[in-house]
Amino acid sequence: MAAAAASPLRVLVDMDGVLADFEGGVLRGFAAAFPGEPRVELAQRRGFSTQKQYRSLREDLGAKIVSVYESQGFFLGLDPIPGAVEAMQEMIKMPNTEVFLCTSPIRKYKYCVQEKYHWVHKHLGPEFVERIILTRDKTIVSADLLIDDKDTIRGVEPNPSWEHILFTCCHNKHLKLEPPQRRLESWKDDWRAILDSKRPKAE
Ligand code: U2P
Ligand code: MG
Repeated sequence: MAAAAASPLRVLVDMDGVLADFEGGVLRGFAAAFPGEPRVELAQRRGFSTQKQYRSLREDLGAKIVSVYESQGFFLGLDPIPGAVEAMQEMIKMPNTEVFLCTSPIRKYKYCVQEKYHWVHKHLGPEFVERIILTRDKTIVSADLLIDDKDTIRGVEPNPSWEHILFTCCHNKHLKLEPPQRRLESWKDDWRAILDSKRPKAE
C-alpha cells in the first residue's frame, strides 16, 4: 500500500506588525496630525498597545493615537514590512503548505476591515484575499503555526492548536521569551527553517 501523504502544514500569518508596518504608520500619522504633541519614538516603544503607552505619557494622548489608526486611509496606507511580500509569495508556492492571513480588526471597523482587504489585494494579490481570516479571537483558528507580533495571544480556547512564533517588532524586542517560545526576528531571518521544524520527519 502507498504511504499516506503527510497533511499540509498550515501557517497563519498576522498582518499588523508582521506584514504591514502599523508602528511606522501610526507614528507618522500622529506626528502629522498632532505636530506639537510629545510622541513615542519607535526605539522607545514598549508593550503591544500604542494606546496604553501614549496614555501613560499623558491621559489625552491615548485617544489621539487611537484617532490616527481609526482614520480613513490609515490601514491602506501602511508600508509592507521589509521582506514580507517576497516571503509570502514564496510561502504560498511551497509544496504541502497552506498559508492564511489571520488578523484582528479594530473595534471601530468602518475603514479598517475594507482597507485590510484592499491592502492585501494591492500588495499580495487576489489569491491572498481568498486567504484572509478576520477574527478578534485567533485561539479558535486551527493551524500548526501563528506568526504574530503580539506577545500574549489569548481567547476562548485555552490550548490553541498552533505554536505562536513571536515576530520581532519595536514593542516586543526587549522581551525575554520563556523557552520553548520562539521568535522570528524579521523576514530576512530563517522562516523556512521554522516551517520545516513543524513538518513530519522523513522515515
Ligand atoms: O486591536 C485590533 C488589531 O489592530 C492592530 N493593532 C491595534 C492597536 C495597536 O496598538 N497595535 C496593533 O497592531 C492589531 O492587528 P493585527 O496585528 O491582528 O493585524 C490588533 O490585533
Ligand atoms: Mg500584529
